[in-house]
Amino acid sequence: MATESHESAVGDSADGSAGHGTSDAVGESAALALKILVAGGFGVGKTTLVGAVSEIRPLRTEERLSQAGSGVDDTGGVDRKTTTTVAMDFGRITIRTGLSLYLFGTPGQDRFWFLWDELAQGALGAVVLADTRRLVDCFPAVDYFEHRRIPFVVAVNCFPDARAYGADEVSRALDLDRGTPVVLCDARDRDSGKEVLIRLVEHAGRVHSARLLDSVG
Ligand SMILES: Nc1nc2c(ncn2[C@@H]2O[C@H](COP(=O)(O)OP(=O)(O)O)[C@@H](O)[C@H]2O)c(=O)[nH]1
Ligand SMILES: [Mg+2]
Repeated sequence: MATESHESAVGDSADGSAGHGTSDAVGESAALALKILVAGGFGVGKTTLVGAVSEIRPLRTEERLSQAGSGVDDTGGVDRKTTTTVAMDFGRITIRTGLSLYLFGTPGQDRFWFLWDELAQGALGAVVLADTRRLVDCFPAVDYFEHRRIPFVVAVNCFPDARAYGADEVSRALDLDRGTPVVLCDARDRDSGKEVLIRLVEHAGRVHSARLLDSVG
């Protein structure tokens, strides 16, 4: 399982320079790029998170909420939301020398589910963003990753006017497996977003290693 993810992770170094000639090296100079999905309900802060942490100008495919979508996209409880991501967000962050993450923000609306399976190919893991005012909105993402056995962390995007929940409370409300981390974050803050991603890489590393040991034992 673990090797599969690594093989199919985005292989090229991002700027096309750092990885050249070093692909066999082990250690600091080896450039490893891993693919991470950022999922969660509509308006939960996926585009915001990818934009806050990305070192490259995030690629966004946003469209004005159209008249056609106005009855379909439920914007109740979502702040000042006038655009919606129709395809996905894309960004990159270097976690430490030689380790970059490519971030793919999944489409937030149910009618774009068909895009997920392709996005999920080769992903190391996922961040499921949650808004405690609309916790049910992240159920589909939680189910999706649980069923496909893709390691994920739940990141609670702490909107100021939302009641403060503890991580345990969110974990119980979402009926998460005990090992699934819940992290409180502010999607607008780079360090906070980075912390979420580090927790995910650590968690996914543990899950993938355990599976590897299972498969050889
Ligand atoms: N106050 C506050 N607003 C946020 C936060 N995260 C996102 N927003 C706002 O909420 C709206 C939806 O965020 P967006 O990233 O587009 O959601 P997406 O649909 O998940 O991509 C935007 O207007 C953001 O500016 C946050 O942590 N705090
Ligand atoms: Mg978005």
